[in-house]
Parts: sequence; structure tokens; C-alpha cells
Amino acid sequence: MNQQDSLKQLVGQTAAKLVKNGMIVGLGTGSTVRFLVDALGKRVQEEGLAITGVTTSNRTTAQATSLGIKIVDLDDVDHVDLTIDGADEVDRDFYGIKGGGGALLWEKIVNDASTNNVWIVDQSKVVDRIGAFGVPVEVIPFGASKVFAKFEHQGYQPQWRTDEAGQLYRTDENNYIIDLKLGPLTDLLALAEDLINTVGVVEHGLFLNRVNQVIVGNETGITTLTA
Ligand code: ABF
Repeated sequence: MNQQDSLKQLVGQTAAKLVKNGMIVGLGTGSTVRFLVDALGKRVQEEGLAITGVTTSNRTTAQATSLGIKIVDLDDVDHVDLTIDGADEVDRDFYGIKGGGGALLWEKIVNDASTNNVWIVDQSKVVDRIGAFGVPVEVIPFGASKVFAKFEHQGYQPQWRTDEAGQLYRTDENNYIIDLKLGPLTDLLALAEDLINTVGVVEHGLFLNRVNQVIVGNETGITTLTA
């Protein structure tokens, strides 16, 4: 296991200890969260941890279910106590970019329904200013090329997200993702407003003021940043 994966495993296992019996837990998406779900599955099997999970992607549902974690639909619960998710970038103002794993829409919906949101990241995700990663934007297929052209005209340098086969990537909602290359971002609130108001856009990967705590894995161990 390389150093980055070791750090992801460390933060995933650390975050799993935050989960208490009876909790409704939001389970994020991505390789870091995979370690979290493995650790929670171990607790379910070995300690009889009794939790109810909601997930942010079909692949997290598949992993959690295979480990014996009870998964329900988000609309089957009236709230989520704690959601633990990954992130692609997060800065010191707790602004983040998510969606590198293609799950940004369900992630933001679950995030919004959660009382407490915790992100688990390896140190490479903590940056001075978000934006280098690019901003994922989820669009419905109908008229998507018109949205793409609008982003081109705005100088957002759009790129279609493709899958391993080189086909247009489809989200769990069967939508497309357009990745915007904007460089270090300045007026984030204005950009977020502009993106969400663009006709045909379903959601974007700017997560602003949407996290309570960030657990960071680094060479010295764990650093916890609290908003
Ligand atoms: C998820 O965590 C996605 O939003 C984001 O892309 C991913 C981070 O990926 P990883 O944990 O695999 O580095 O929430």
C-alpha cells in the first residue's frame, strides 16, 4: 500500500470511531470513504454496531450492503446525524471541491440533510486556495452541448468527463459531468451562484460552508480541523 493509501486508511479508520450505536450515518463516495466503510463493516460484524446508513452513490451502497451495513433511502429518514465523506480539495476556510468521483449531486443532497458533516482527506487534499482540481458540474443530457458551449464562451475551459471506455461518463442519475478548469478561485460565492443559475445545470462541486470538521491524515498522524 502506498503512502497516500495508508493515510486514507488511517483517516477512514479514525472517522469510523465517530459513529455511535443508533446513528443515521451518511456514507460518502471515493477511495478514502472505502476505508471508512470497511472499518464500519468490521464494527458491525465484530461489535454488533447498530446503525442505519444512507449513501451517496450506488457503489457505496454495494460496498456497505456487502459488509452487512443496513442501508435505507434518504427519504426513509427525516435527517442524517453524521455524514462522513471525502473531498478533492479543501482550504483553510473550509471551502471544498467535491465530485472527482462523480457523486457530487447525491453527496450535496446528503450533506444538506446532515446535522454534522465530516470530511476525511489525506494531506494532499488540503490547499491554500481551491480551484486547481477543477470544478465538476453535473448537467442533464438534454441540451448539454449548449451548456458546454456557454461555459466555453465564459472562458471556463470545459471538458467532458469520460469513463474508462472513453465514453461520456454517466452519473448515478444518468447525467453528464462537465469539468471546468478555472485555476485558483477567488469569488467563490459569485461563481457558485453563476453555475447553479446556468440553465441545464443540476449541481456543481463547490461545497462552501458545508463541513463541520476535516480529519487530515499526514506523516505525523491525524490533524483535525474544526470549522
Ligand atoms: C468524494 O470524495 C468525491 O466528492 C471526491 O471526488 C472524493 C475524493 O476522492 P478520494 O477519496 O478517492 O481521494 O466525496
